[in-house]
Amino acid sequence: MLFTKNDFGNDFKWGVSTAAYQVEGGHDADGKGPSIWDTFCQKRNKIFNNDNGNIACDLYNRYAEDIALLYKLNIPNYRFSISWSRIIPQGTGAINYKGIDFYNHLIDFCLELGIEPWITIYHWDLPEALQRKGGWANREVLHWFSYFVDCCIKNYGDRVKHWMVLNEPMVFTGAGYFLGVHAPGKKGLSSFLAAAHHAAMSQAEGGRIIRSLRGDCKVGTTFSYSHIEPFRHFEEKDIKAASKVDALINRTFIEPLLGMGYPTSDLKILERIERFMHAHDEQKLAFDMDFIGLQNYTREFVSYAPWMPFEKAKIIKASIRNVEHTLMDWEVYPPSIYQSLKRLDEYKQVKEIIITENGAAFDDQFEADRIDDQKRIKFLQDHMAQVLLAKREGVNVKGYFIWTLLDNFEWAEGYYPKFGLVHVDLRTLKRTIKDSGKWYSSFLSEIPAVLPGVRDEEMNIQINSAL
Ligand code: IFM
Repeated sequence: MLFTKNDFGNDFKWGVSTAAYQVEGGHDADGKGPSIWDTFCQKRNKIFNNDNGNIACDLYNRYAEDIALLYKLNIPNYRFSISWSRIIPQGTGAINYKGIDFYNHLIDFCLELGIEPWITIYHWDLPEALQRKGGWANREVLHWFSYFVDCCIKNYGDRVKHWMVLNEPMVFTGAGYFLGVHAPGKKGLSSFLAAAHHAAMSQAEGGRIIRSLRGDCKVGTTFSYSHIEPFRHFEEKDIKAASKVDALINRTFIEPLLGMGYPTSDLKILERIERFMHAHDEQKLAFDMDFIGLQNYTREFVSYAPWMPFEKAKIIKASIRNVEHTLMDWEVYPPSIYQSLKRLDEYKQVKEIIITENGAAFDDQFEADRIDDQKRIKFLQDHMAQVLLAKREGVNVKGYFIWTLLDNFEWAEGYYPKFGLVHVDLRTLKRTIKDSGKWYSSFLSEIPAVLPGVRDEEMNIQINSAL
């Protein structure tokens, strides 16, 4: 059985996603100020191998080569983020015009090659100067963030027509302000709840600013979202634990945005967020986004764990469950993207969904100058097939962006997990297109893709004849 790009419709947006800190490097180039990730990476033993994003893929200096690569691969849409401290080094106040120009060049070159730029305003790299004042845990961040959004839209809104306010707020507040495993390394319920509320307020306010400045732009925001199941399906305690984890990781940010408030009835602990709420915040949390970005990689199994603080729940990793998994220890389970789409579609306020990230990190091997990453090709095909299924059943899903273009800096995991369609040699920075990149390219030039189950040899014949 085959499907082609055409089965998704002419208006379906295909692309790849990246994020500033993960690819740009140029950490102190041309007036850029430090971000919380620059600082966090300097601490010992926070990042695998003590890696950092100082150089990363050096996209700051090689953007023209990388945009040309997108063109060569027939990729029509490119999602990237703006480094806040590159354009506003202290986070607020003085603008760094060299930083502004970097993105001007990037955007203009994309447009010149017929590639549509999609911008994520905030993908986790808060200016360090703002963290010194409390960062996302300080309510002042609402003003700082509004200033940043305003600056992005006034500089780039004339050419960029698709905007996403935040990338995965649950991850940057949870990992950065509760668990302390991401920058800025803060721990505890109080800092998490404060950061979460201010991020939720900012996502709505960011949307309002974009719409008021540029009514011709489409505005969205993105969420990490996984299908969740109880570890023991008939165990009442596991069912309850799974429902709490679902409320926390899937619903905490989208429901207030949709005007439903925080999901406190399924997660009592969230009631404590009220401490950080001011009069009329409940209404200000809501905004009618043009689209919702869904970022799905896996499904999660949850069991009751009485020793765990607050939720009394624990996610059981894929390796413990002994199921197929990626280098992130995330189960390979394509129906999760279908189930997540169906669930988002149940919210009547959601107008349109774009898959803004989906992809996998595998142990790629070079063989005679080639990376034959069949596992990644199969992962992508199987997920696309599930997206098509949901679409055929009426879900208004309008785009699919692969995470990611280049092997890059994967936060606390450093450069170990590789998600790219293109390999980057960390020493020479040489780019090599993997077979998955060639496959995506042929798919986008309308060569039929193969549905799961087809033999690898057949797949290779298709790729080779397409190139
Ligand atoms: O690399 C990240 C990205 O920054 C946010 N979404 C998930 C990706 C893979 O972990």
